[in-house]
Amino acid sequence: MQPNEKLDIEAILTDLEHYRPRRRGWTWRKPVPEQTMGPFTYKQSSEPLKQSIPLPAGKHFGGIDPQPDCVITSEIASGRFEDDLRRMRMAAWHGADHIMVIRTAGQSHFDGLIEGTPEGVGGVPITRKQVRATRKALDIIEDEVGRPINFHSYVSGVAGPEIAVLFAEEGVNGAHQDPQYNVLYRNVNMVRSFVDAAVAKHLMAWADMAQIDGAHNANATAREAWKVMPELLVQHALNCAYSVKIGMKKSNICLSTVPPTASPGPALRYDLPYAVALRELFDGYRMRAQMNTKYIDSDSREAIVTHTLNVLISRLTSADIQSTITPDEGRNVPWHYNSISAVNTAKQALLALDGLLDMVELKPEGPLREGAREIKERAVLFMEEILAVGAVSRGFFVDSGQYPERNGDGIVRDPQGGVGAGTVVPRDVDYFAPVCAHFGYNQVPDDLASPCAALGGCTLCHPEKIAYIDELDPEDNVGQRMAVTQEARAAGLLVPEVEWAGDGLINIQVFFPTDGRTAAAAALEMAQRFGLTDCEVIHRQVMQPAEGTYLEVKGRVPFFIDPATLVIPEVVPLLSEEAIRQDIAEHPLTVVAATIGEDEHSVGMREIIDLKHGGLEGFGIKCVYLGTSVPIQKVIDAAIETAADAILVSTIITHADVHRLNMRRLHELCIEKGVRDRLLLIGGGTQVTNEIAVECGLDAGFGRGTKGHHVASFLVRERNERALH
Ligand code: Z97
Repeated sequence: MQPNEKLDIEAILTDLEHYRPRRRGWTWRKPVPEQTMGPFTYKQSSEPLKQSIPLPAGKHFGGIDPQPDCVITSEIASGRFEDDLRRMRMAAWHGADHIMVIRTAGQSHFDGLIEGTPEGVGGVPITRKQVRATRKALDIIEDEVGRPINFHSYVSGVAGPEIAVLFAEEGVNGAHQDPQYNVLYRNVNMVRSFVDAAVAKHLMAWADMAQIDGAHNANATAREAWKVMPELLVQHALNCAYSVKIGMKKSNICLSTVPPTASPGPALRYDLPYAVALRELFDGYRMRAQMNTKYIDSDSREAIVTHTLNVLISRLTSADIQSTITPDEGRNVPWHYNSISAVNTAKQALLALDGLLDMVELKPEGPLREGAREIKERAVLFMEEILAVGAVSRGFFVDSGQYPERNGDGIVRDPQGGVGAGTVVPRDVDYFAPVCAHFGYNQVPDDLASPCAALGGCTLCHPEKIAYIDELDPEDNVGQRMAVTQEARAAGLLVPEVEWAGDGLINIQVFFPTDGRTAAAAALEMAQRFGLTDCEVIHRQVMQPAEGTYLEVKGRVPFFIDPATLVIPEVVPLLSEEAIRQDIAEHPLTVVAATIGEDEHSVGMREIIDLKHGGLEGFGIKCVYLGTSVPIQKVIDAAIETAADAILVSTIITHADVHRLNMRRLHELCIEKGVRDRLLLIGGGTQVTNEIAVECGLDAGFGRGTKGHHVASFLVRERNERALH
């Protein structure tokens, strides 16, 4: 794959019937104990990528893109897997190597496996076709970035065991699996859920998959979420003990830990003791540091700060997987550039905190240890009590009182009730299932090398036996969805996009100098007048009740843009700041600068020259500034006296085309004086463009938005091309 080539979704969907995953199991990053990249040495980094996109500030350090030591997650969930594949590529290029595909609605509401690629109503199920296409795309993407990418989804609901078989067959590398999740949040019968979990976990262990538990959901669900800390430990303990008993390696069991609170609470006073307690109790297990989602609202700035503080907790303790949630999760189906923003937040914060514990230490006594101890004690008492009296039927879980206090708002489930109640039956004495990785009692005849030998192999050993059904529904399928955008894609037509191809969605940031409600109505009116459809205010923040409100409003653009009709200005690449500095150091350069004629507007010119704002002086260029309203004759004389290489004139006033006249006079007078050939002449001003300046005889013109770097780059390049030094 070439970097400038689009992922060919049609090709990925072709011949899926025969596609086989290249490997099974989870892959951790390869940490490098100490490595130097650009000007820095890192203590907590891993092998770099072959191709990637560095953080924006990477350019100041030679374009480095160090990769932290822990796996970084991107949760990708547009609801259309064919578009998710492109999002995954973008995420991988920014450093995600754990792609978690959650569906737009509860996968656990599907009671069996579904084939094909339907969108259905109310949510997208996991199907073999999407899973296989996703793994195929990730295989291409991981080759491109040069690092294995873990594909992850969810084993939940009464179809959990079937999903686990599917994942084992298709090379899915990790999954959420926690029977408590089904019971508490999906009202699956508790007996059924734990029996199913045994089967599913056994398969996951066979496939060497990493498992993430569901404890964080208690935090996300409880009304007073920071109070469920003891319960979180209990939930982890139950799933860990159960998983180990079923045969899962501790090193594949990842605790989904979440910093339980967020500011304006004094978050670290709660989150850090909790994180310490968890790591002390669950030594030997992996920590999947999930971000706090409970307190994400529609303000992406606030979400990013919460995430950054969460990463601080990870670095002050530990994280094997650093999860990321898009900062727009609180307001819409996450948009792809926000997924990238989240990956970058994790990467940026982890790198910034590299080696933190070499410099600071968690105090061995005081509130941190007392807090951790208290949480552990509460958790142990919690566990003891539920062992004695039962838990779920008595509403112990997701109660927003901090144990032993109870608030009476916990989730209550009936052991005889829920989805799939009464469906668990004991196996007969001669029960025999001719398949591998089957959990529990199985009377395999003695003469068989493996259970599946009775049938000539199961699908785990002989994947060619997998029955692949491409699509079930002639309408509700990926082919039909892609047909809608096919024409535009083939013609290369452009339309904005954030969720899936051709969605046309854009986000407008706007401020109205009025109260929140009026501003929201005005924003909608504005978006409609722009011609957008499906407009919705997705964020509103009052700056001051009378003075104004900041809003974000989304809407759909109802047209395509044909790139063939665009006038795209040619890009003259700037020389790097380093290259310019070096050139000037070797061949000093002097410019004479002034505003000319009757022009007193000196600010623009001074910004171009001034050291502080990245101006010419900062590159080592000697600047002789003559002041304002300088006669053209005088400017040229000064250039001759100082043996300058260039003259910079600024001309803002355009009355009677005086800017053009003055630039032309500069050119002509230089000819008269016989110095035109050895001086570069540059004009600048708000109404000046390169075309106008060149028309007037100058060598270049610079208008609005010009920075010293642009002028310096031009001066050096031009001087060298003309061999003026
Ligand atoms: C995370 N943001 O990073 P269904 N099983 C477990 C879960 O936690 C979940 C599901 C299944 C979160 C992910 C919430 N977690 C989102 C243990 C969901 C989802 O679609 O409800 O069947 O499964 O962990």
